[in-house]
Parts: sequence; structure tokens; C-alpha cells
Amino acid sequence: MMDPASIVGIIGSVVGIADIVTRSIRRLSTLKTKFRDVPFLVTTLTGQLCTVQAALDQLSVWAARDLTTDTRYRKLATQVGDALDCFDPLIKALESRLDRIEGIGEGQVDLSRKVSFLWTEKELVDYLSLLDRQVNALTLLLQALQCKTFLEQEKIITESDGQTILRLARDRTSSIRGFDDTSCYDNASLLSEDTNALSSRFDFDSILLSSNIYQAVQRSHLKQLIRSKGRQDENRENSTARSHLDLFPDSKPGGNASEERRLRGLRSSLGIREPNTRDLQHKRRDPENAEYLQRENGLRRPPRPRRQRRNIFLAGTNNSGKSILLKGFKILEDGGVHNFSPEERIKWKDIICRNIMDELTKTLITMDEHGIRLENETNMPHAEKLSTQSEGRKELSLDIVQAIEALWSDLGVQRCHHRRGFDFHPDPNISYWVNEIRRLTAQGYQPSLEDILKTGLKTTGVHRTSLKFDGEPYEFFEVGGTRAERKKWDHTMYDIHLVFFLVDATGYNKCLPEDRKSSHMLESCKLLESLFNSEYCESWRFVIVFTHQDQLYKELVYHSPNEYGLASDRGPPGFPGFPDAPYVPFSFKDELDLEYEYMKYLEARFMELAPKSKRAHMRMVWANLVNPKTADIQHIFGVMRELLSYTI
Ligand SMILES: Nc1nc2c(ncn2[C@@H]2O[C@H](COP(=O)(O)OP(=O)(O)O)[C@@H](O)[C@H]2O)c(=O)[nH]1
Ligand SMILES: [Mg+2]
Repeated sequence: MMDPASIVGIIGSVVGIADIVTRSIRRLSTLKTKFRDVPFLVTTLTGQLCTVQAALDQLSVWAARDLTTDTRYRKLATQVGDALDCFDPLIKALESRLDRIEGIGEGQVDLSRKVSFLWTEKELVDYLSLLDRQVNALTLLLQALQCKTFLEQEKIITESDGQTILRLARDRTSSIRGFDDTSCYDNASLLSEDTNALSSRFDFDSILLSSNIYQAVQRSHLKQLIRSKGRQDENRENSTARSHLDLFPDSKPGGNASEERRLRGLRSSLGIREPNTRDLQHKRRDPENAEYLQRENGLRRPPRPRRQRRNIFLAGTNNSGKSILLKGFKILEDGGVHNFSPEERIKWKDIICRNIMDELTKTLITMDEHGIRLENETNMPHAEKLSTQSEGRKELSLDIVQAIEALWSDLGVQRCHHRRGFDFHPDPNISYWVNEIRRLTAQGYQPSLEDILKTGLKTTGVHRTSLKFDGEPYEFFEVGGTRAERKKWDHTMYDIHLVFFLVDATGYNKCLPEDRKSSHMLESCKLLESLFNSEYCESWRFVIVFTHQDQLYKELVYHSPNEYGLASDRGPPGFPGFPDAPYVPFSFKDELDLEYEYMKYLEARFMELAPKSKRAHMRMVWANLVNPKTADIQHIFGVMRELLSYTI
């Protein structure tokens, strides 16, 4: 039984049976080739399995991503988890039946009776019905994963069609278990009475056929069948002889390599696309992977001359994560780790040490301003030392390290840190730094990539960075985000293909450093609006990246985005940052709801800012930019690639 709250578990579990699906297609085709009077339903079953294969192909791209930390996918898992619980036993049931039929010796039974031994025709209809329901749920999951926004995802899942698909998939659990049970081989039929009504009886006919993804998959499957039929007509004679050799692995000597060759031959004769693991790994980077969205959005994709340089602009208010995103891209670049050579990493060491001292000093000043006292009086000399002796230092001496550790464990400092609010927002990564401080001060310390990602450095002016991905050149424009800096943006914006607009998702509770009365979040909204009004906007695609996702839940609990929210007793009343954020009732059922509601709201809010004509060329992504393990940067890169593959 899979973990119902893990999308990774669901995807992993269904993708894990891809091999069985491929094998089953091959074995069913063997049956079809050998017996002319094989029921038509076996062809239908093969077709349905090809659809499954196409869906699994797409899902395996998602399996490569770490989705464990993403609220959207955790929520999705709870919605579709049960419905897909039966997918695995259903496919395995087919395999065990096929094992059984192949286990019967040639002389023991008339070959044509093998097929009916596999299943009676009625049973086959029932099996197809069950498979359809699971495939519907699978397709729905795929569709939901591809959604650009929370709103779209929720719409797909909660609309009555989606609910019906999930309910039908869940309803048949016991029947599926019945198919998995070999004792029912001799039962006449488990469910059906009428096989003639095949094309009209399944719910998927009306529901699934209307979904874009299904239509896309089905179209491709039909094309394959037509191609395959053409080939079969041409080579009917040869094909029978060849298939006999190809499809019965035991009749030919050879190890895995020859088996694989045979499989390839089979797939190609069926018109089934060759699964290629390398291809799958790179699929997210491959513009071809955008086909679903392209079809869905009706976007055009003319042939694009390769190696045309793409200009990317990183926009957003100060501290929204622009520089961190660029660092992530540098790491991702072809041979990217070389962008951070040992010499360069050492340069970051001074910045890291300076940042930690500044952070603690800033906290002490804020405590002073708000009358928050140190809980432990013996820490007073430490505070004194840090305030007076850290000035201008780049290195962390042992006495400063001891002072920082003692102060960080003081309850007064902790209280101030958690009290952070509109006018005081410490570095979100400060607890990481204090915990790691001994490593940072050890002999020969060299900052890791994660250390570098977690280090902020104020940007001024406009910086161009040229990077290459798969040999294609990209030019990134990184800029300072304060109001004064934004005046310098203008002259770089005329030849831009894509704008990354970064928004600190926790910024509803932060002021701007240059104007302590203005909210970071509202400033982001205004800035995005002004970009949409720019004369050059016509040719820009937009990717809105909501950053600091790792901080979001904690922030929401401590400081609700509206005065009636969950933490109104702890957050500042009449909170100025985001006054019309949704009401989050105190008794939310699980912690995800709080975060989910907010994320949904934010997406809708930013989507509204975009002119309707721009929405098809706009994507929204949630990210934790500072943790290289979450693969969020790779995902953002994939989204960028996908958008750039469209002409606007
Ligand atoms: N925890 C966390 N910190 C982040 C994230 N994105 C950015 N930061 C931090 O936010 C600060 C500002 O980031 P930076 O890229 O310099 O912002 P910029 O002014 O837009 O260039 C840095 O201290 C980063 O470490 C994130 O997703 N999670
Ligand atoms: Mg910056």
C-alpha cells in the first residue's frame, strides 16, 4: 500500500511497472500474431496498454524530480492516492495470466484455446473496464501535474468530471483484487453481462475522451496503429514468419542483448516508440517535451534556428532571489561546477563570515530598539564583543564564534528572531549558518555549493553573464532590485526574450529596505504591473518564481497574511503587507491547507496582473532556491526552455 500523502510514492509506484506493461504488450502481440481468431478485445487491450505506456513515459519525467517538499504535489497526492492504489495489482494480474498461458506446453492444449484460457471474453471486457478506470485516474494525475497554476490543478481535480474519474477508479478496488486472484480463472465472468456494448459502456468514453491529454495520447496511438497496419499489409507474409521468431524469445539463443534487439524489433513493428532512459532523463530539457502544453495552449512552434542566443532578464524587488537563481544556473551550466573554482569559492568565505556577524549585530540592535532583553545576563559581554569588535572583520576568530554561539542559544535572541516582522526580517538562513559555524572556521574550509547558494550579496548595476546549456548560448542580465537600481534597467530591456520575475513568497510581511513603510509584496505586484506596461513587453515570456518556499509555512503560522488569520494573536494587527489575503480559519484540517490556500491566492493575484494576451506565455513556479537537492533550479530551467520554444 503506497503512502497516501506522497506524490513521489504514487508516481514511483506506477512508473515502476513500466517494464511489465512493455512486456505485456509484447506478449499480447504474440498472441495476436499466432492466432487469427484471437478476440478483437485483445487488440483493444493492447491499445489501452499503449496508452498506459505513453502516460508512464510522461510520468517518468516527473519521477526524476524531487516533489516531496512541494505543497502542490503533497496536496495532489492526497487527492489521487487512493484511486491509483489498484493500478499496480491490475497490471500484475495481467502479467500473471500471461505467465500462466505461456507455461502451458505446445502439445498440451490446442493453441487457439490458450487465448480463451487467458480470459473468457466476458472477463476480458471486465478487465478492460477496470483498466480504463485506472488509466483515467492516471491520465488525470498527469494532467494535474502539467497544470501551470494551483487554480487549474484544483479545477481539474475537483470538477465533477475529475471527481467521477477518481470515484470510479476507487469503486472497483475489490473487483481488481478479484482479478489478481488466480482462483477465479475458471469463473465465467466477474462483472459483465454484455460484450457487445463495448464501445459505449465505459465511463471513459464520455469523460476521458474529452480530456486534452487523452486525446493527444490517443491521436498518437492511432497514428501508430495506422502506420503499423500499413506496414503489416505490405509485409504480411514476411511479418508472420519474422514475428514468430522475434516474439518467442525462447526459440532463439542469445542473452540480454539479443532479447533487447528482439524487443526493439517488436516495438517498431507495432509502431511503439522506443523507450530510451537517456532520452527520459533529458526530456525535461528537450523542447519536444512541451508538446502537451503547446497543443493545449494552441501555441505555434516554428522551427527555430539552433544556437540563437537567448537573452534572459532577472527582475524582482531587492532580496527576492535573483542572484541566487543565477548562481543556480551557473551550477547547472554545461560543466557548471567549474564556475565555482576553488579560488572563487574562497572569495565567498569572507562574504559568508561577514554576513553572519552582520546578522547577529542586526538582531542585537533590533532587540535594543524593541526593549527585548537578553535572557541570560552572562551573555552581555558576548553582545558587547560582537557589537564593538566585529566591525570591519572578515574572519571569524574563536572568541567571536563563541560569542555568536552563546548569543544564538539565548532565549531573548530567539524571541527577537521569531518576532521578526514587517520592519525586521533576518537572513532566513541564519540558523543554518550558526549550526555550521564550526565547519566554516575549520582549517582549510572551502564553501560548498550549498553554502554559496545560501549567501546573499547585494547587487548594484547591471551584470551580464553568458552561459551555455547543451551548447546553446544564453545571456543573463542580473540587476539590483531597489528602486534606485531599477532606473538602470531600461536600456537592457529592449532585446529580451524571457523575464524571470522573482517574488519572495514570504514578502507579505517584509518592508523594503529603501522604504520601510512599503510592503515587499505590494511592491512586487506594482513592479510586475509596470513590466507588463513596458513598450517592449510584447516579445517577453514571463516566468514568475515564488521563492522562499521552504520558509513559507513557518512564516504563515507566525504572521498571518490577514488580520483575521490563524496567527492574528501573534502577528501585528491590521497588518499592512497584504490586506486582502484570504481568510484562513483557525481550525484548518491539516497544515497543508494553510499553505495551499495562500499559494493558490498568490498565484491568482499575480495572474490577474497579467494582460489576458500574455497569460499563455506566462508560467508560475514555486521554489526553494537555496537547497540544491530539491532540483527546483532544474525545473525552472525546464520551464524556461519550454517557453522559449514558442514563438510569440
Ligand atoms: N531560505 C531561502 N532563502 C532564499 C531563497 N531565495 C533567496 N533566498 C535568500 O534571500 C536573500 C536574497 O537573495 P538574492 O538572490 O541576493 O536576492 P536579490 O536581491 O533578488 O538578488 C539571500 O540571503 C538568499 O540566501 C529561498 O528560496 N529560500
Ligand atoms: Mg542580487
